[in-house]
Amino acid sequence: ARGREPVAPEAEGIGAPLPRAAARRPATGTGRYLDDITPAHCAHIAFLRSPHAHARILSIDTAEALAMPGVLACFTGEDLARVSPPWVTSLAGVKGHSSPPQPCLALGETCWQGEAVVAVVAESRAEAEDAAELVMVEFEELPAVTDTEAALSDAAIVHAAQATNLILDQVFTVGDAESAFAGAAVVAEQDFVFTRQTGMSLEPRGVIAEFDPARGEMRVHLSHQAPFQQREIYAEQLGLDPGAIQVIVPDVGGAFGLKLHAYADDMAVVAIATLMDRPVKWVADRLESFTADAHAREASGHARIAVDADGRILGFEVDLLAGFGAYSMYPRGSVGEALQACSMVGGPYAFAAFKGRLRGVLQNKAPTGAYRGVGQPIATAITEQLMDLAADALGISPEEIRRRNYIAEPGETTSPLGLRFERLSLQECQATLEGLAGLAAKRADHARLRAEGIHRGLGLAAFVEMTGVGSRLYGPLGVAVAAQESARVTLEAGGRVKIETSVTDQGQGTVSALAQIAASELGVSVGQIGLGSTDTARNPYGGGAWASRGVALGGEAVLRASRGLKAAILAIAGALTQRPAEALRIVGAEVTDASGTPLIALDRVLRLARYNPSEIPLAVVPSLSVEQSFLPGALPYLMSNGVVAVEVELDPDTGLVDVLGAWVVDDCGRVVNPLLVDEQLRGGLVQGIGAALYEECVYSADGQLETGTLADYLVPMAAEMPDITIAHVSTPSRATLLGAKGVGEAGLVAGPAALRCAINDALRPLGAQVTQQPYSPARILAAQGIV
Ligand code: SMO
Repeated sequence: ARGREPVAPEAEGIGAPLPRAAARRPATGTGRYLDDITPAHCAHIAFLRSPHAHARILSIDTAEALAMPGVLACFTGEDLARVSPPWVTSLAGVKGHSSPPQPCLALGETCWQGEAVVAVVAESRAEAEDAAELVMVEFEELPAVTDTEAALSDAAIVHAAQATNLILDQVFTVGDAESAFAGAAVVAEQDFVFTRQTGMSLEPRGVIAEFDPARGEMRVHLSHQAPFQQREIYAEQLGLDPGAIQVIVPDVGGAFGLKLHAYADDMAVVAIATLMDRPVKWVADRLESFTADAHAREASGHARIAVDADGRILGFEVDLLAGFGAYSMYPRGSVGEALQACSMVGGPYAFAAFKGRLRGVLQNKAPTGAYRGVGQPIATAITEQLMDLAADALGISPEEIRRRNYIAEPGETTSPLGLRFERLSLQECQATLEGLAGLAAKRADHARLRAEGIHRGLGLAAFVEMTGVGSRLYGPLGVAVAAQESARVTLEAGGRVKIETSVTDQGQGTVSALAQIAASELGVSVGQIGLGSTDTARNPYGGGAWASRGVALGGEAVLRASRGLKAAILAIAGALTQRPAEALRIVGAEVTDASGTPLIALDRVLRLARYNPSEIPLAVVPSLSVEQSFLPGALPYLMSNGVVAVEVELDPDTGLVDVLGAWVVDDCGRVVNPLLVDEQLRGGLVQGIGAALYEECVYSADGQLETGTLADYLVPMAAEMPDITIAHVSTPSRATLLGAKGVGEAGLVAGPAALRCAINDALRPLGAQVTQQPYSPARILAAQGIV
C-alpha cells in the first residue's frame, strides 16, 4: 500500500469492500512463504516414513546413508527421545481420553503408513532424500486395523501396548428422549457415513529451526496458525525458557485447521536443531502431506428425529462412531470433531430432548484433527437431512418445517445441549434466501421437469456456527490453549501506524480487515497502516487463527488498542493546541478541528512526544504505543448463523451430479470487509462441494493410503464452482464493541449439508437416498440398486 494517495477514511474503513493490498504479493509471486526462507548454512531434512500401517522396528542401519555425499547426520526415534521425550495427549475434561505417548520419530513400533521413522540431514534436500532411501529398516509387520467398526471390536490393537482402541465413550442425555420418540407423530431416521478428508492446504507444512546453544535460544519459522501455542510446546519439550524461543509465521498459503497442531515431524525438526550446529529445514512435499497431515471427518452412525403432528421437533437421537487415527493429536486432542458433531446436532432449532452416544477409536491411519468447521459440517448435515425427512413424512415443505422450528430470536438463549446464543436471525435469513434463490418457483419447476425425466433437487441448510471461541471451550477440557487475542497499535514517523497482533493470516486477508478497523477507529487511511507477519518475539500474546476468530476477537483487540492510541494522540494534540481533546479529530495524517481544518500533524505529535516532551503541557505524556488484549466476557463464543441453498441436477443413469447454483444468506454480525467475507463464504462452499462430491482418503484394509496423490484425491477446481449468490443479514454481537462474528467456516459448515439434501431431494422420487459422503456416482448408482 506504500506510495498510495491517502483516500477518505470512509471509503476504506469498516464496511468498505476494499481489495486487500496484501494480495498483491502472492499474486505477483513476491510472497514470502516458509520455503522462500533459507538461513545461511542451512541443512535440509528428509524423513524415511513407514511403508507399513503397523509394524515392529527390529533394526535400523544408517551406515550406507551416512556415507552418501552431503549427508551430515541420521536420527532415529531413540536419538530424539533423549532431547524431546514422547508426549501424551490427555484431556482432563474428557473422561477416559488418553492417547499413547507419541514420539518425534517412531520408537520400536510404527502405527500408520507415513509415520516418520528416520530423519536424514544433508546439505540439500535432494541429497537427504537420496540417502533416506539407503537407510535399512527391518520391519516385522503387525496386524493393522483401519475400519472404525473393526477398531471398536479390537479386531487388532493399534498400539501393541494398549488394551483397547476405544479412547472416547460418552453418552449425552437431555430431557426425556425416550418419551419424545414414543409420543412422536413422525420419527424419521437415516444412517450417515462421513469418510475421511484432509484439509489440503496449497502450501504444505514446513519448519525451519535454528538453535544457539551458547544463549539457549531457538528461532523457528513455521507455517502455522498458532505460533504462541507452538512456542510454549517447544519450550516444554526441549526444556528451554519460553522467552528464549521465537516463532515466526511468514506468509501462509492456506491452513484450514491442519496447521493448528503440534506434529511429530515438526517436533523432530526442532529437536534436531538442538543437536546440530546449523539451522535445519523441512518442508513437506505433497506425498508427505497426504500421509502425514491431519485427516478429518471420519464418523459414521445413525440419527433420528421425533416430530409432533404440527411439525415441531420433540427430540433428536444420535449414535456416532469416530475414527481418530494412530494418535489423538497434540495438544487439542482429536475429539473436537466428534464432540462438536454431537453437541451441535439440532443447532438452529428449538427442541427439548436429546440422546447422544459418542465413541471414538484409534486406528492404524494418519491421526485426525481440525479441518474447517470441526464437527459442525457433520452436525449440520445430520440435522438438515433429518429435517427434510420429517417434512416429507408430514407433507410439508422443507422451508416450512424449518420456519416452524427455529430458536426464538430475541435475546440470549441456551439450547438444550448447552449452546449459548445471542440474538439469531434465522427467520430473516431464510426469508431473504427464499427470495434470493426463488425457492418456491424452483420447486414447482423441478416437479414439472421430473415428468420430462430431468432430475433436479434443492437442498436447504440452516446453520449456527460457533465462531470467536473463547476460553470456555478448551479451558474446561484441560487443554492449554490461549483464547485471548491482543494488539499493539503504535504511531510511527510520518503519521504512519504500525499494528502488531497475535492473529496470524493464512492467506485469507485477516490483516487487511484489521487495518480497516484501525483506520475507522483512528481516522487514518489504510495506506498509513503497516502490518507485519506474526513473530512471538515482537507481537503481543494470543491464541492465533482458529474457530473463525481473527477479525471477531483480534479485530476487537485492534479496535480497543486503536481507541486508546487515538485518545493519547488527541490528549497531546489538545494540550498543544489548547483545545479540549473532544473537539479534535484525526483525518489522514493530521489532527484537525471539528470542521476538518488541520491543526497539527501526527508526525509533529510523535516527534514532540518522543524528543521534546517537556514542550507538551501535560503532567503525564501518554504513550503513543497502546496494547490491548481481548477475551469475550459475556458469551463463550460469538454464534453466527445463516441459511444456504443448493440446486443440483442428477443423472440417475451415470450418478453424476451437476451443481447448478448456490445461494447463501449469512449473518456474521458487523461486516468489516464484504469482499473478504464473500470470499470466505465462496471458498468454504467450494470446499463443501469437494466434501460432498469428491474428496475421500481411502485406505486399503491393511492400511495403505490409496488416494495419496492429487490424481486420486479429487479437489474441486474452477470448473466445479457454480455461481454463488450471497446476501447478508447483519445482527452485530453485543459482546464486543466491534460487533463482528466469525465467517471463516460457514460455507463448509452448511455446504455439504445443503448438497446432501439436494441430492436426496432429487433421488426421493426414485425411491433412493444416499447416506455416505462423498455422494459419488458409484454411491448414487448403488442407492438406486444399479451397480
Ligand atoms: S478448523 Mo479451525 O483451524 O478451528
